[in-house]
Amino acid sequence: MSIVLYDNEESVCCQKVRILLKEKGLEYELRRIAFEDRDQFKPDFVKINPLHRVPVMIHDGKVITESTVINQYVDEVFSGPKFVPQNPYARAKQRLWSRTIDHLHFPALPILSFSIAFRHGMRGAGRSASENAFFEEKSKKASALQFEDSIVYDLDSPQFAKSLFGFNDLLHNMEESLQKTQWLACDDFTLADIDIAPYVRRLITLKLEGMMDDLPRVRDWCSRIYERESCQVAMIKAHSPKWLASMEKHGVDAWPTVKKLLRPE
Ligand SMILES: N[C@@H](CCC(=O)N[C@@H](CS)C(=O)NCC(=O)O)C(=O)O
Repeated sequence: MSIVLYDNEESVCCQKVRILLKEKGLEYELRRIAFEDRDQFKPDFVKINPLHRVPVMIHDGKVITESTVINQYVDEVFSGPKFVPQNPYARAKQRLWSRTIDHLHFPALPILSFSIAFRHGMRGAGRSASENAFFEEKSKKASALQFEDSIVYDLDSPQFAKSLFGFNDLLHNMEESLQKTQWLACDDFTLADIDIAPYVRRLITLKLEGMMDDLPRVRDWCSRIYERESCQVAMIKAHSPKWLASMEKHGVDAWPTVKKLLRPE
C-alpha cells in the first residue's frame, strides 16, 4: 500500500488532509509543490491535476483530488478510527459543515489572507521575481479580479468586509452547535472538526482571535482540537516560519480596522 500526497505546507486544503492521515496513523510520502517556484503549473504536475491545485493524493496509483473528497475516501478505505459518523443525522451535519466550508469559506479565505498579509511584497518595488510570476499566473485565472482587488485596495476592498462577515457567521454558528454537542456534528470528533480546523487556525495566525472574544465554546473547541497531536504535527508545527511571521505581523496591524468593521461604535 502506498500513499503519496502532493502538498504545500500553508494550504488549508492540504492541512486538513494531513490532519486526517495523522489521526488514522497512516504513513505517506510528501511531495512539496512550491508555489513560489510555480511547481503547480509544471507539466508533470498538470498531468496529474489539470486544475493545478493541491492536495492530490495517489493511493496505489489511483489519483484522488479535492480535499473533502480525499478525506472521505481516506476515512472509507483505511482501517482505524472512523471520522464519518455512523448515525445518519450526525453524518448529514458532518457533511453540511464540510460542504459549507468548501462552498462559502474556501473562496473567502484567500481574500482575508491576501488583504491582510500576502499582498505585502506583491506590489511595486517590494515584489520579487517569483511573486511577480505568481501574480501574473493568477491574473490569467478567473480569480484574478478577486486577488487584484485585495492587493490594490487591501482592507478597504469591498470583498474584504464580505469575507470577514462570512467568517464571523461561521464562528457564531459553531458556538451555537457547540452548545448542543461536544464537537461540531455530534459528541464525537468527526471530519467536520478536521475540515474546519485549518480555517479557524488561519484566523488565529492572522491575529484575528479577537473575533472569538465572546464565543467561549469556540475558544474551548480551539484548545481541544489544537492540542491534538495530529493538529500539532500536521499543521501547527509545519508552518513556514516566513509566512507565519508575515501573517502575525500584518495581522496585528490590521486588527484595529477589522475590529471597527465587526463592531462599529
Ligand atoms: N477545492 C479544492 C481547492 C484546492 C486549491 O485551490 N488549492 C490551493 C491551495 S489551498 C492551490 O493549490 N492553489 C494553487 C493555484 O491556485 O495555483 C480542494 O479543496 O482541494
